[in-house]
Amino acid sequence: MKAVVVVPTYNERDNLENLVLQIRQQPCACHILIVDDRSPDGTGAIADRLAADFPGEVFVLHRARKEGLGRAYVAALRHVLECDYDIVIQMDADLSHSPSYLPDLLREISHHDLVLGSRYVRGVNVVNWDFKRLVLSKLATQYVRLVTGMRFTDATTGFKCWRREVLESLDLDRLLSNGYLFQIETTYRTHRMGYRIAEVPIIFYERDFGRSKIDFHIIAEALLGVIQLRLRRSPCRRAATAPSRRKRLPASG
Ligand SMILES: Nc1nc2c(ncn2[C@@H]2O[C@H](COP(=O)(O)OP(=O)(O)OP(=O)(O)O)[C@@H](O)[C@H]2O)c(=O)[nH]1
Ligand SMILES: [Mg+2]
Repeated sequence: MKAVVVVPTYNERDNLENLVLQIRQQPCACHILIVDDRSPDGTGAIADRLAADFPGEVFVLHRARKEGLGRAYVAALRHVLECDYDIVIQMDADLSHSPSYLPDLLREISHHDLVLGSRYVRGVNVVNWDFKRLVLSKLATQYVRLVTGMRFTDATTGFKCWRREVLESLDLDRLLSNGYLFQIETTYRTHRMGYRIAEVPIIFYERDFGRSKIDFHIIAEALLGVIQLRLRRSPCRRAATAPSRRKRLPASG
């Protein structure tokens, strides 16, 4: 099965190369699509260099401006769904999600439709978070569970592995979220469509370099957005795109 790892970047110049090299060391031969929102710190140029160093393996989607994580993912997912990938993985660029878990995600996706890399399957597996960050994350998880009824231990994770058919069913045009709510919304829609979802345990590492992009607006969008998601009508599964209509990822640009 052909797999691609989608990595959104905004100001990740000290993390991106390390991440790409670590992904390439895994025994899974995944392609990598970096989606950069014109990072002022030059991340886009580093991405281009990596695409030139590893042609046919690393690709870059440059976007004109920063519009939020959700928008960046929607653009990237549209792009990969036009290609012939069977499996799509999402992960952060800041090395919080270790590429060493890619084989675990790929093993589980062989008999599930969506696999979540979860920090809370066995207790709390986060390294270097302060107490405030931990409480915020745990409260967010409990809140999402309460409002949506999903029983997953980590409904807000951004380390996820999808079968393409599920992404095709998601109806990317109808997603509400611009920011981090995207992670909850996509998992919730998948859950409501009755797909098989599994969690695999991961250890989450706080970033060593660069800064988090989470701010008050993102948290507010997520808090209100979860209620909106709950009130929306259930989505329906859609027919998958015929394989003959899929093409290969173009070179960077
Ligand atoms: N392309 C793009 N990437 C983004 C945007 N916002 C965040 N990212 C990337 O999304 C990933 C997650 O962002 P972080 O700021 O690390 O947020 P987080 O990991 O959810 O939260 P922290 O634990 O606080 O780091 C990183 O790879 C970011 O570079 C955006 O607007 N556009
Ligand atoms: Mg992060």
